[in-house]
Amino acid sequence: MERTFAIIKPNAFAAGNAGKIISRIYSEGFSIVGMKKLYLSKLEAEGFYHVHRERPFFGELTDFMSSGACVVMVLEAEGAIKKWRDLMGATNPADAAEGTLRKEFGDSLEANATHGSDAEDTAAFEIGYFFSGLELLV
Ligand code: 3AN
Repeated sequence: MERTFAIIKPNAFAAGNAGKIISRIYSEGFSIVGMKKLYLSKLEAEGFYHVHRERPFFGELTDFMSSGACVVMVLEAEGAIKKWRDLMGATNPADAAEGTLRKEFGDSLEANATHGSDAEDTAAFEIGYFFSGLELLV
């Protein structure tokens, strides 16, 4: 079994789509090992996205991620990292395939509804950024 880290981003949460996304997570066969609603500060968003700090969109991305509540989750499944990225779809909702979460719930490249870790090392960092071991026992 593998674990990955996921976010329901502020645009999807504000639009009332968190429930539909969580329903898809279960129907696709993931377990939700950890889940909480948060309102990220700018500083917390900057720390989370530190790998993108040199990118031109870093300021806008971290403003957006701290603009409203979101839901952070740890998902578990066989091959969870790739499985979750496949369910999310392409980064830009305009390029995302039918049936993916970003196609259905994404509004723009930035407000693309969901986040998912892209590799084992980023999953480990991202899970540890938001959850303690005690919160992920079962
Ligand atoms: P993904 O989330 O699909 O792994 P990354 O890691 O390339 O995509 O980008 C991280 C986040 O930064 C994306 N989820 C997206 O919201 C945002 N982003 C990526 N490229 C741009 C861009 N050119 N302009 C604004 N936001 C962007």
